[in-house]
Amino acid sequence: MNLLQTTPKDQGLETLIIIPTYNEKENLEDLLKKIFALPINLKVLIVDDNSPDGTGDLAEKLARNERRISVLHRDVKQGLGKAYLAGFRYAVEHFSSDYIVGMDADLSHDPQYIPKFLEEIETCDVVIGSRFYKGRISIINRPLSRLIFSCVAQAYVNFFTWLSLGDTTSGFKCFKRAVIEALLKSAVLSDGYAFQIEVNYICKKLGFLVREIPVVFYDRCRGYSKIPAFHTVLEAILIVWKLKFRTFTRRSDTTA
Ligand SMILES: Nc1nc2c(ncn2[C@@H]2O[C@H](COP(=O)(O)OP(=O)(O)O)[C@@H](O)[C@H]2O)c(=O)[nH]1
Ligand SMILES: [Mg+2]
Repeated sequence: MNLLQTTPKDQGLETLIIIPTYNEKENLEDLLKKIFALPINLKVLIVDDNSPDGTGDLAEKLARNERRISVLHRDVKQGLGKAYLAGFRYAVEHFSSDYIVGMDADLSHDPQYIPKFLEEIETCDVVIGSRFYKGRISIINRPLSRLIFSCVAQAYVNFFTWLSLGDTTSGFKCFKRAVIEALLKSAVLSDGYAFQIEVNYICKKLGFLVREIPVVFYDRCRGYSKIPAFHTVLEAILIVWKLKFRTFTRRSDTTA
């Protein structure tokens, strides 16, 4: 079901882009340049977990020259899920943005897709940038072992959760504000890939309309992956079962 009938082209509508960062100094400036080149009314919130490489300081420096940038500093690295939840909370408390986009800082997610996300969200509640749209894999530069793992993970998650999504673990997403508000009322507990699975699952359970658009994903060229493999994989395997035993209040009961 569609929540808002307004469109990003209707004036005044604002998009907030949340970017979690941990040691992304080499990538952040290039990403922001691309984002601010878009012809969109947008703001950016960087959520940095005290990156040892100084990403947080760089973000502050950039924010001094560009008032559309805000930075949320957290004391220690607590994982991607916690960073997003903190970002969502901050977004709801400090911004009046109508749409909220989540994306990685490592240039894997091309900002050029953001206008397409905003077009699509006019007729649904959540848009996922899918690397496996209608069975077509669009991932560039990823080592074969990780690619195979991603494909197996999609099959596993879909089989046990009935999510029916091409890409259950994508971190490139656009939400209507009401979805973020509803997610903050639900207990989202997991991290890493499991966080994305859990968010998708809760959105569907709450009755939000989730749609995918195809995106090309470029594996990072600079820096290194921060998501620790073993813990992340285990959590993603287990979340599927944890979700089965959770009860959810449907959206019509939670939102006014
Ligand atoms: N704030 C914050 N950001 C994180 C954390 N872990 C990963 N990230 C960011 O989340 C995004 C995805 O992480 P990445 O390492 O690229 O994961 P991968 O693409 O699965 O290898 C990047 O922008 C990271 O900098 C964390 O603990 N805290
Ligand atoms: Mg990455």
